[in-house]
Amino acid sequence: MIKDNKPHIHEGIFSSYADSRIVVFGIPYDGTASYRPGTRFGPQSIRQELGGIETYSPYQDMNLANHRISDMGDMPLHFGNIAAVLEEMKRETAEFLKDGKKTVVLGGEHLISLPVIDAYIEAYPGLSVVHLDAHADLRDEYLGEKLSHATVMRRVFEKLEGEMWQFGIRSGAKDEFAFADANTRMTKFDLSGIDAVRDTAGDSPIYLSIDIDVLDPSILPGTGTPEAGGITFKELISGLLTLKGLNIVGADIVELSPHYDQSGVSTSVACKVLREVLLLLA
Ligand SMILES: [Mn+2]
Repeated sequence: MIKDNKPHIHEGIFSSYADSRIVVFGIPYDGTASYRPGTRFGPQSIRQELGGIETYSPYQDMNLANHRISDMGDMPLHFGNIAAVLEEMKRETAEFLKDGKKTVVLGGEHLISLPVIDAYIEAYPGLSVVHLDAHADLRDEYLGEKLSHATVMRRVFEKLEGEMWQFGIRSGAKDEFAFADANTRMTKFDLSGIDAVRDTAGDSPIYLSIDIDVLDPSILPGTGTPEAGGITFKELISGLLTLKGLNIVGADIVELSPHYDQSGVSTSVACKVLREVLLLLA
């Protein structure tokens, strides 16, 4: 279990496991990437760069250093059988939840959200999911596979009792949009309408899944499936702040693929998203 590891110490993130309320861990998995692999390097790249950003957030007037956060490193993965490796991800997540922690998971491709959310659904009955992404991820199958980064939210939907909210979606097959019309609460292209989450959620538990490709590729080119026409960083922050005060019990930030961006800007943008998400949960 990675909860038995020694935590990584960063500027602002330095609690022991026992003291922490929020646990960061990486799942460096990109086993089903269909277009360009490389998200397995996301977590280590974020760790390297995290010291380069301020721990204080002027957006939330909060400092990471004042909150009990630990970074337990990356889950060791046995590439091969997809179902077996997903089961291990669920087990690791469930261990953290059993200890009363909130988790913020660093991907990895988006499929890793499925076992993580699965563990959350068992721990938090009535869980809703807020999904920010360029892609609908609602295919029933992709390239003959039921378990894929392109089917992940369809699989999550099948297990979910609460609402599935989707924002920023600008790419998918016609069928996926038809499925969304009938089943999920989707806002295309941007985060407008995110107030509806705040207005209806009450204190019901919410899981936040951020595919970093929701941002425009001019802001974050370092991702496997870039989609033009995305939101700005300011729009993302303002959407996240709209959720402030809700009962957000866990989150993930997925699909950073640092090597597609020679400038390194994508990783620093992802670090800043991580800071804001941690403070949102704190
Ligand atoms: Mn995506």
